[in-house]
Amino acid sequence: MNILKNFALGALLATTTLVSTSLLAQPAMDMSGMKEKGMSMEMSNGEVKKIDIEAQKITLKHGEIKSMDMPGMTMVFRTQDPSLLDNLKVGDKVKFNAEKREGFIVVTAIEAIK
Ligand SMILES: [Cu+2]
Repeated sequence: MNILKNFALGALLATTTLVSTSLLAQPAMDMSGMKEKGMSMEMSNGEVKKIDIEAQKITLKHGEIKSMDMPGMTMVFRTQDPSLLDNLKVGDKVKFNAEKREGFIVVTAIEAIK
């Protein structure tokens, strides 16, 4: 019985070691991917159609979003930080960045064009 338990523990430790090794290997790959993405990032143009502060959502009529291969359209975005909506009002022309996160498209930066 004890031998079996020790074997199980040993297998568990081996698995844990393998997992942490692969986790350690991951960030280096992710960072190079992010760097490339950041370098090609270009703000998209849009116009504010609706602002929902409570739901932290904004409706934008936007031009092409190259980073997401999205043609121009009017759609609702979530916001990364509700304070992004503070200085915006309906009708403002804006420049913004958006990215896909956990199945939602999130505005990560936005500013009105004066
Ligand atoms: Cu869209």
